[in-house]
Amino acid sequence: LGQRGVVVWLTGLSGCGKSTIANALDRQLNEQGRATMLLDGDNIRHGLCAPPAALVQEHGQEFADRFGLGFGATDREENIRRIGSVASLMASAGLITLTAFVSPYRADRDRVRGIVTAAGRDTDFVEVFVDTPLEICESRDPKGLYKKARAGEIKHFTGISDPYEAPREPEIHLRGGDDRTPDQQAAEIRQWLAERGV
Ligand code: GGZ
Repeated sequence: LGQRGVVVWLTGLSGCGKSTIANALDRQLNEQGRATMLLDGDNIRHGLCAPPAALVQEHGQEFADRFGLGFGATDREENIRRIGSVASLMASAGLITLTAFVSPYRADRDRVRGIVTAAGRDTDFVEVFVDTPLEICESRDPKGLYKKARAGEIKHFTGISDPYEAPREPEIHLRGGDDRTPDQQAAEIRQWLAERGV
C-alpha cells in the first residue's frame, strides 16, 4: 500500500456530529486515493459486537439482553476494547482507520491508545474530541433518544444519566456547534494528518 496506517478516534456525545464528520473524512480521503476503514455503531454494535444470532433465535430477546453489549460501564468497556483491538489490526495493515463511538470513559480510550501505540508508534493514535455542547446535541435529537432519556425510558444515557469524561489532551479538539460544516471539520483533521506525514 505504501501508506502509514493510523487510528483516528472520534469521541463525543450522541448527536455531536462525530459520525457525520467521520463519513465526510472517509470520503475526502478516498477521493485522494487513500485506503480507509470507517467503524461506527452500524457495523460494530449490530455486527461484530452483536450477540450470536442462532442463540438469540433459540432463547429470544432475553438472551440478547444478557449476552449482547449494553450501555453500562462494563459493557461499554468491552465494546471499546473490541473496537480498539480491531482498529489496531486495521491500522497495522496500513489503513487509515476512522472510529465514531461515544466512548465516554477516559480509561477505555487510554487503553485503546495503549494497544494501538504498542503495536505501532506513539503517533498512530489520534484522539479527536468532537466537543459539541449538550444543549445542541439535545436540540438535534435525530432519533428522539434524549427525549426518552429525559423521560427515564433509557437508562445510562451519556450526558443525561451517565457521565462523559472529556479528553484532557486530545490531538484534535473540534468545537462543534459553530457554523462550520462537517466537511470543513473533516478537512481540519485531514490537514492535521497531512502535516504529520499521514
Ligand atoms: C449513549 C446510546 C445509549 C446510551 C443508545 N448512551 O446517536 P447515536 O445513538 O446513533 O449514538 C449513540 C450510540 C452509542 O453507542 P456507542 O457504541 O458509540 O457507545 S459507547 O462508545 O459508549 O459504547 C446513541 C445510541 O447508541 N445509544 N443507548 N445509553 N448512547
